[in-house]
Amino acid sequence: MNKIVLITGATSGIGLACARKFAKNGDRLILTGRNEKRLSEIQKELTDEGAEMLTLVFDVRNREEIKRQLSELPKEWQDIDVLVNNAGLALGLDPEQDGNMDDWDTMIDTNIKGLLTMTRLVVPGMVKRNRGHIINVGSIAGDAAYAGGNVYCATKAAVKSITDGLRIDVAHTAIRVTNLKPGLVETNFSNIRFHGDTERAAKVYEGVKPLTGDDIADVAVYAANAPEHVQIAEVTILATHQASVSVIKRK
Ligand code: 8X3
Repeated sequence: MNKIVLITGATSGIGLACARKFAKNGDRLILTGRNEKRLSEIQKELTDEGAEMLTLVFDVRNREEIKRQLSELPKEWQDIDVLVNNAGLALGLDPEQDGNMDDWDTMIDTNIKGLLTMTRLVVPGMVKRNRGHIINVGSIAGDAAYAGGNVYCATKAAVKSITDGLRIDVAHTAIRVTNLKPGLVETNFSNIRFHGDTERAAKVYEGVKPLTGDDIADVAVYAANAPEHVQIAEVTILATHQASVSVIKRK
């Protein structure tokens, strides 16, 4: 049965890859993001291919705006089946003692508080319907800190706790809760982390074939399509030559 899938941060990277894969899966999409122009380009691309979709322009940090927009969803779009909490970012790779405090706020507000806002606003409907799936995009960075990762790693550790906590809190329902934990994925991630320093960003993926957004989206669609009694709780997805957060064999 085709589902209604809401994906945050759907204009690039893993979010966009999820949009394309869920569309191919025949699902109906609600795509959210900050970039209105990109969202309408993606809407055109996917509807031309036959997808049914809505777009919502908001920043996951803007709680009041999200509340308003979700409460105004047309009736036929209200019963969200799958929430993909993808919006998130890393900013900076400085030692903690030298970190940029505004960057910390942006990461905490987006990766943790934004994810919580979406969860808080969408999951009660799922509980009422006794049906739904929350797929959070965590990271291996949440399992172990790495040099300069400090606050970013902390936000992804929070995603793990928040995901595990939700799984417990909805265990009496048919709702499933998944934490996807990718390692190196080549998207705009490092460009954003290094504030547009593309040379430094390219170095992150030098000598190793990284994952793509599609590789992660495949797992998200797999988890969503699994039989109802199967809950893919957590998946670590690594490039073949990445063994852990800090062991990467480069050519
Ligand atoms: C992305 C993976 O290891 O670059 O969250 O932080 S890592």
